[in-house]
This record gives sequence, structure tokens and C-alpha cells, in this order.
Amino acid sequence: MLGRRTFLGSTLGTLMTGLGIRAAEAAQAAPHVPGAGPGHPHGAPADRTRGAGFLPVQTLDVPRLPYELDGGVKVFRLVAEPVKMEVLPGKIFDVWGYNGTVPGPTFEVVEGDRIRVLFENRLPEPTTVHWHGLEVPIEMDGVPAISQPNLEPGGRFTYEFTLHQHGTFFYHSHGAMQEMLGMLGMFIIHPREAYRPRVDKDYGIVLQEWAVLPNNTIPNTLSMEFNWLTFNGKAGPAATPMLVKLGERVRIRIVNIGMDHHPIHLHGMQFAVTGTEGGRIPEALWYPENTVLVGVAQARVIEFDAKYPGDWMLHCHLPHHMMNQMVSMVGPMAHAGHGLQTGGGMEEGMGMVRKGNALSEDLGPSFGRGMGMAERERQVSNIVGSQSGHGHHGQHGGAAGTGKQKRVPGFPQDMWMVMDDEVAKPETYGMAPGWTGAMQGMMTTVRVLPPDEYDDIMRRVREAQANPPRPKPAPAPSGAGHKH
Ligand SMILES: [Cu+2]
Repeated sequence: MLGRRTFLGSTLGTLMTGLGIRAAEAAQAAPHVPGAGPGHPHGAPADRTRGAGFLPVQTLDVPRLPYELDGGVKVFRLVAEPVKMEVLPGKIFDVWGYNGTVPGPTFEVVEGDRIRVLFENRLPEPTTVHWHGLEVPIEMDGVPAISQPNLEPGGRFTYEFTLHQHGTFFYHSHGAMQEMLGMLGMFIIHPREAYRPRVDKDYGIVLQEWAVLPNNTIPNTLSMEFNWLTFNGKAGPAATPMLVKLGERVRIRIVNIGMDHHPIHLHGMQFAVTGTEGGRIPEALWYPENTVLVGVAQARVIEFDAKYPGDWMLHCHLPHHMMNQMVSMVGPMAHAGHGLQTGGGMEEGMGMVRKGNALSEDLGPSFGRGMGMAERERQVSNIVGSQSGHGHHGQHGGAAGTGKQKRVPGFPQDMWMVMDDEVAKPETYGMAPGWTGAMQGMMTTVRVLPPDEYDDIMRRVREAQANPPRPKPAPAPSGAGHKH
């Protein structure tokens, strides 16, 4: 069996010298691993230079899965295990994923490849891996009982098959509740010959929904009401922006195997849907859009020319998916010095009305948004939901520091929480002060930068890559217990 250490051989240096990969692209492509320092075995940069000279896909905030070659077979190692997922700085979820990350690491292979996946189950319950959309032999399909025995805790299974398709696929546990705990990842198969027209940037985003109520860290997988929504495991504004040079052509691959559909909207530029979970769409069938509905178990690939400079939002347009830590107004929320409440009791706050009219003056303000029309509504200061624990977040309750003025009382989701410093990274350099206040849930930005600004930020990205944070202590060897 291949040792884990052998997977550490690929380095950033290897990436930089890769065939057909410009250094700057490789730099941004380098993984930002949630909860994993450079010394973490799962955080090792992936080898994306062997095989073909394809433009690598960047699944920002999610690492690429490295592989070893064994007689022409690409050998991957995939471990199902509990994961600490940092959805926002300091906000940790306890979830299940693969190789220390949620979503799981990205497979990136080429049409015609033969791959072998050495899979190990370190979960406390049985699991298997299903290769969604891949045409594989039935014994490789990863459905427990039907195509293979369910793999008990500690069990191992080897998946091996040849890839004759190309496109945007995914892999996931075939247990529904395991999927909702995070067990999925992207599976990109490049075509033998690059698609036309060529693109300059190729990104991948995994959509996920979570029901994690306040004071909890574990998703409620039975809930159909989600209060956290993520791109590649990050809620806005923590998702790393996509960096594009003005004039470049961009591809973004979006996959969804959660509970909800997500209308993903791009600001500023029109795009065409150029692929689905089944593969490439012929160009004759493309048409312009700026919102693409990514349904459950679907992939949608969009392409556009980055014609206009600016920090353009890319986000799910469902209003409830543009928020963080969404909760009903529960319990009175008193403003210091006033003692006037906005929220109702537990039952009213959860929307359970036994007497009266929900729109009455007494009850209306308890259901989320007050409208400033009822006598009972007064200004409140909503200071719940602070995530980072750093003690300050700029303004609370007002976009322009207008907290002292009379305002329509809000509820936690109205909070304007600036956290520029907490999420600052080279990719966010130069964004408008306070930008993070406008970002929650399934939101990120496509930064279309004039060449000089682009080069400047890419230089910062490369410098950060060259001077990574100090590695954490090396983890215990495989098999000696594994903690995250
Ligand atoms: Cu959505």
C-alpha cells in the first residue's frame, strides 16, 4: 500500500514549473485548506502537472486530491472521517467529510485515465463512495448492499475504473444523512482536447446547506430549514474571491447535491451555460443568461468574457440563502436603556400562533422583520450572532454608522457585520472598506481587475504562498488515531 508520505512529494515548486500553467494561476490555485496547516497530510498541495497540459480547475478553499502513478494508473487515497469545518473565522462546524475537508478534496483527471481510489472509512458508521454521473462497472457504483457491501468503520475498499467521459461530476456518500453532513466533493474530468473557445480561468464551486442552530456545532440533518449556506465550505464573506484579469474568459463549474435548488446569479456580465452534470453542451445550444438554476444532483458550467472591471458578486439569489445564522426572533431583545422588546416568546418567535392574528401590532414584530409601523416596535441593537470572537466588528446595526438614528427595528439577519480584517487575504486586497458587510451565505466575488492591479494582487498571492503560516505539529502516523 502506498504510504501517506509519498503524497507529500508534490510541492508548490512543482506547480510553478508545470506544463502550460502560468505561475500566477498556479499560485491562486494552491489550496486554502480549512483547518489544515502545511504540515497536515491532507493539506499537501496537489500534483496538477502530470498527464496533460490542461488548465487546472481552482476549487478555492478546497484542496485538490493528489495522486501517485502506479504503472499508468492514477492512485488516489480517500479517507472518510469527521472534520472541523470553519465556515467563517472562528465559527466551526462538526461535520463529516473526506481527507480533513468539507467539501471533500477535488479529483482532477483526464478523459481516458484509469484511476484507483484506496478508500478508508474512519467514520463511526458504515459508508461507501458513489461516483455521480460516471459510467463505471456496477461493482464500482458505491451503493451499499446493491453494488457492494456497506463498508464498516475501519474498513477499506478499492475503487478502480477507467474514465471515458469528460465534464463536471461529483462523488458522495450514498447515505442521505451522510450527504447532509458534508460528504461530497467535485470530480473534474478534462477532455483529451481542450474545449473551445479556450478559457483563461476555470473555477469550481460546491454548494451546501446547513441547519446549525445557535450554540450548536453539529448540523441537524433532519431539518429542511437551513440557516447556513456555503460555497466550497465557506459562508460569505469568507469565500476566497476569484481573481480574473480584465478581458479573460472565465469558466465556473457549480455543483449541488443538497436539499435545495440554487439560482446562482452573476453581476455585471452575461454568461452561457456550457455544460451540465452530463457533460459539455454543444455551442449551438448556448444562450445568454445571468442566473442559472443549479438543481439538486446537477452541475451547471457557465462561461463568460470578463469585459468589465469591478468586484462583481456571484451569489445564490434565494433571499434566505444570502444570510448567515438565520434564526427566528426568539425571546425579548432589549436595547440597553430602553428595555423595549422586539422578539416575542419562544412560541411566537418560532411562528406558532395560538391566539390572535400574526399580523397584529402585538405579534407582527415577532415574526422576523418589523416594518416600523407598530407602536411596540422600537429601535433595538442586535448584537447576537457575532462569530469571530475578536470582540469588534466595526458597525453593528447600521451600514453607515447610523445606529443612533431612529431605525426600523430589525432582527439578527439585518445586522451589518463588517469583518474585513477577519477574512483579509491577498485575494481581498483593495476591496472597498466594509465590503464584508454586504456578503453573507452563498456569496462570493469575481474580481475583474485591470492588468496592473491584477499583477499586483497576484504578486501578493504568490508572496503569501511562499511564506505560509508556521506548520502545525506533525499529526500522528496513520492508524494511531486521527483527530481534527
Ligand atoms: Cu440558494
